[in-house]
Amino acid sequence: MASRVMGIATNGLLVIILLLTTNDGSSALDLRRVAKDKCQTGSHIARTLSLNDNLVCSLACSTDSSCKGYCFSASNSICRISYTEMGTALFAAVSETGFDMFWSGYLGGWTQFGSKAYKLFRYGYDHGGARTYCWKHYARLALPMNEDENSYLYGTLAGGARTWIMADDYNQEGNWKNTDTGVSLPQNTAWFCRGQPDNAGKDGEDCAELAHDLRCWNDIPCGTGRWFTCEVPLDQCAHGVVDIRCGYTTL
Ligand SMILES: [Ca+2]
Ligand SMILES: [Ca+2]
Repeated sequence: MASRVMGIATNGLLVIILLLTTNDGSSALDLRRVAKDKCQTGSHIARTLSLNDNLVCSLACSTDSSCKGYCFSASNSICRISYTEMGTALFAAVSETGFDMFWSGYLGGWTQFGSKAYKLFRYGYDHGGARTYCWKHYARLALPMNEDENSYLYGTLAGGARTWIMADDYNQEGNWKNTDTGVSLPQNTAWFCRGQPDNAGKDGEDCAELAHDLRCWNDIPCGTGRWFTCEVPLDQCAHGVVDIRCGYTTL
């Protein structure tokens, strides 16, 4: 009986995954399939442990400096530690038949700081393009939420570089909010440069950039080309979360 219920649930889950992929139009399904193959065939697995707790499996990876990712199967109490990169997503969780797959670690240039991991992309995208690019990497445009995160982002830049921040006042002048969630950000506006935001110019300025040279934020037109940093909250993909973008379901 238990396996029948699991089978039905799995089929339902696969339908959801296919719909997400269709709406997304990205390579989400490809990533999943590749990673699933690696988990199931063990082609990139260096160690297989007998563990019945995903957190213990995660700990085994985090305490092994060579670990690039792991697969965990609750039903088989198997923890597979990989010493090679397993995908392009920094951290993703997908429940499929057999394995719940987790990629963790610092893949492809992602760097952990605090509870998030970051990657700087040196492409001159407009604000919307940068957001979309981050989504396609199963991440989101960076938005510092405390002084430490804000300082960290300045530290990743050099030479007066400027990068997008996920904040805009596009819908209501002066009401700065998280562009993805629409949540207002009154606490973050303290980080604007002196005299900013000034909504300068005929068409105004509705998107926020982080200026390395000034160590503060500025508002500029959203269509400007800027580098950008994507971030992933490392706790967003708790065990059992279906959407690998973990809460970012609307593209
Ligand atoms: Ca504005
Ligand atoms: Ca400005």
